[in-house]
Amino acid sequence: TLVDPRRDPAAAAPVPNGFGPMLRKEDGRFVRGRGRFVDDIDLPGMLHGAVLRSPYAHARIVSIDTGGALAHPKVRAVITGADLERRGMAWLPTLSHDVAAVLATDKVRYQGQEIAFVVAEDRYSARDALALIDVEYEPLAPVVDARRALDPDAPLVRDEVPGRADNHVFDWEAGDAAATDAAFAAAEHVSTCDLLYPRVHPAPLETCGIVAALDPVTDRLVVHCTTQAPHAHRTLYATLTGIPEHRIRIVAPDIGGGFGNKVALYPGYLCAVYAATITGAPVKWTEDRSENLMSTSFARDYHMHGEIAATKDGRITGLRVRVLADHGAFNGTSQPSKFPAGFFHIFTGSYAIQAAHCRVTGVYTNKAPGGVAYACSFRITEASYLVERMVDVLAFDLGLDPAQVRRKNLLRPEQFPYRCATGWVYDSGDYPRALEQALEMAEYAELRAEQAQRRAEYERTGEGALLGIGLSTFTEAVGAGPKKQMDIGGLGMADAAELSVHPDGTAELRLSCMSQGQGHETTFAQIIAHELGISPYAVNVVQGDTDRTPFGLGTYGSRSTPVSGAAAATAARRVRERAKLVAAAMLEISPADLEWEAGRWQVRGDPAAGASLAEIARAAHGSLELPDDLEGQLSGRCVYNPPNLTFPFGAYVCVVEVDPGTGQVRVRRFVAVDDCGVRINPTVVEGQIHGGLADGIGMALMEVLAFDTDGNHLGASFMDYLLPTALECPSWELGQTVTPSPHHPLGAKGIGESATVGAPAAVVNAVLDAIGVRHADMPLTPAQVWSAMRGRPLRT
Ligand code: PCD
Repeated sequence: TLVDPRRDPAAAAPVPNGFGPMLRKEDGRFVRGRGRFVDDIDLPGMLHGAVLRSPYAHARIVSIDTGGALAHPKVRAVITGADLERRGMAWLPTLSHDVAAVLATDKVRYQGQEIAFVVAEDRYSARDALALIDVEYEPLAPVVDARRALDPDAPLVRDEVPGRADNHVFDWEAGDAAATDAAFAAAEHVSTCDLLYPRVHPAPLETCGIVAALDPVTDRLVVHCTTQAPHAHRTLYATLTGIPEHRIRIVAPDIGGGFGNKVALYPGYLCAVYAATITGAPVKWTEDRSENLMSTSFARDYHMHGEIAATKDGRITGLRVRVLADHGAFNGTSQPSKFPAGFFHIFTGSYAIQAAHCRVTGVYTNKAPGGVAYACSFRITEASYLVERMVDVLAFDLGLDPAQVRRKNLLRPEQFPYRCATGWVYDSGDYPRALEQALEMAEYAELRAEQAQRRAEYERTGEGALLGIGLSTFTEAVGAGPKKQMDIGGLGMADAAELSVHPDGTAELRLSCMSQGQGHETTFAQIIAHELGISPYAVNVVQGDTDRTPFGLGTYGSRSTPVSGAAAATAARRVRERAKLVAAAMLEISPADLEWEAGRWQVRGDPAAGASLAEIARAAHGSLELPDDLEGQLSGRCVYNPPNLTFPFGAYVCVVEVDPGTGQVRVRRFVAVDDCGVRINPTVVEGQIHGGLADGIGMALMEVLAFDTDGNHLGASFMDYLLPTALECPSWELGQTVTPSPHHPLGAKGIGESATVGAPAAVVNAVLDAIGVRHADMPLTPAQVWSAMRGRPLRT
């Protein structure tokens, strides 16, 4: 038999209805170590690149002497900014209306910045030769602290821009300032708080890498790269190199995690492309861990001042925020270009707050550029953390239970669709139901009783751990566009899907989005299975190759299900409609007399007369006489421009134990009730939530990219930049509610980033609840908790 049940369990157990838990099709190759990642690619004659990086955070480059490196017997080329300048490639336009240096020409602006690119016969020689390049620097004072960046005497980061006199990048505001001021003037109570969302890093296990090659036969540029957005990258390479798009092929093979880190174009990529053009050989460049942590897109670095107005009994009447956003040396944020602060202005979260206003000021500092949406739909993580923390600060100040304050202020189901204070329309939700379910699962009242008991015991004996309970009732906003409001680098945020059914009834789905571990080969096959009534194992999902897939903006901001998923479902429906016409011709009956039932078009009232999709596909490719206006074969396509974002949400309860002697935090329990509308594959969804919750624990308790006052990067390895492991994570307790998105063809909302957005606040709220402290900034390391307990929280 052609079907091996070990390879194709569907033969034994088909998933009813397409949707439902099923093992991921791609995992067979992953668990056997047979994934094919960029660094696995080895082309004949391939050369290897290495990047020389700045040891200084800020220094003028006096001279670069590449003679020593060029004399190395295995070195083929050394590229500097001057070389790139001659080709107009020394600076690349960023996705946020700025430019960024590819290789520094005038000065270096952060530690780790790219200065030269060595191309050698092997990776070791390339790295060795870096030490043979002689750079003379004239060190300059750096500006490291964003709060000092606008001081009149602050060193100027971007002095290459004529007329620039300060480090100011942008000012941006949203909401109604006057109405908000009025709400505050009339408020019974106002709580304020300064909060930092520290600089963190997506830190995917696979670092960034590329193999760039000019195909000697076709003269095309073929780029294998760890990209979350292959088509957008093709357009960018065309713009930057002048090579037309039809002569560029971008291939993203398997990707070992992206988390937003693989959205942007990095200097190493352009250097590899340039090196391939001048050497005529394929050039591979793979970052090491330190390079990844030091120079590629960081996330957050938002200094926030929050003010929340309320009645004495805890009804919120206003929210006002000022943000100082540290964008590093170049404004390289990857996000819809009309929103300089991403989706930060969806900062009223899950609450009915109509008087709200935020103002965001972006500044340059001598740190790496980026500001990427690390598991975050364009800065909504910062917004969610802010409001979830402010609600707890309010509860603290008023002496109220945080669950009670949330109950009082959550949007009610009948308020949907809900237009928030800054104009976004939340599609659907039932927030109180999710909160009550989470509190019930956690046994909230019992936990509060245990907490009181433990606190009393600690006060009596000075012994024992303190218990903390933290809530977060967050709203996410994912699935960008619509394209009239959202573009990236001028490309509208829509995505396409193409579906062909082969003569044997199996199918190929070609997508513009790109899985980095989320399981698209499985879940997108399930979407087609659901729509066409065939097995998901009968659908081959093609992604990550611009030669084989339709144009679209790619995978980030949890947009694949909301956008590409809708495109795939729509394409399948078009196939189904076409199949109906073919079936009508086959059965010699009017299409109006056919009904769709479990993968067949059959005659209404005579279910035995009908044709399965496979039979129809065969006929569509065969000699059957089709009506004149009906093309042969069986395919459909869709370019989906989403009418709105989707708004998944959740209610989280985190339970921690804090050792008051050491400040050590242990997460004892984590209850997460998520709602992402209809779930295509509940197992995949749970996996996504598990990952995001772990992320949340990481950011709340240990992750930070810190710098010393000279701008030295203090987190350039996993010894210093701590990632959570299974040891720090409890056994997750998941619940769910299902509130379909009214505008998505499947009712599905994105889920990939929800837990990373919602979890940090729950953990922080829990730790501060345990130690009875109003606020302390993340990460809540033992040192931070210990200091906070003594009334002196540390400031990063
Ligand atoms: N789903 C289902 N259902 C629903 C939803 C969803 O089933 N309702 C599933 C899907 O299909 C897929 C997943 O789940 O598979 C996910 O999805 P979504 O939400 O749509 O998302 P996507 O787009 O796909 O993805 C993205 C995301 C992001 S964004 C991130 S960060 C992360 C997440 O994803 N990343 C990652 N997750 C993950 N996982 C893994 N494994 N890896 C990775 O890397 Mo950004 O913006 O980029 O920052």
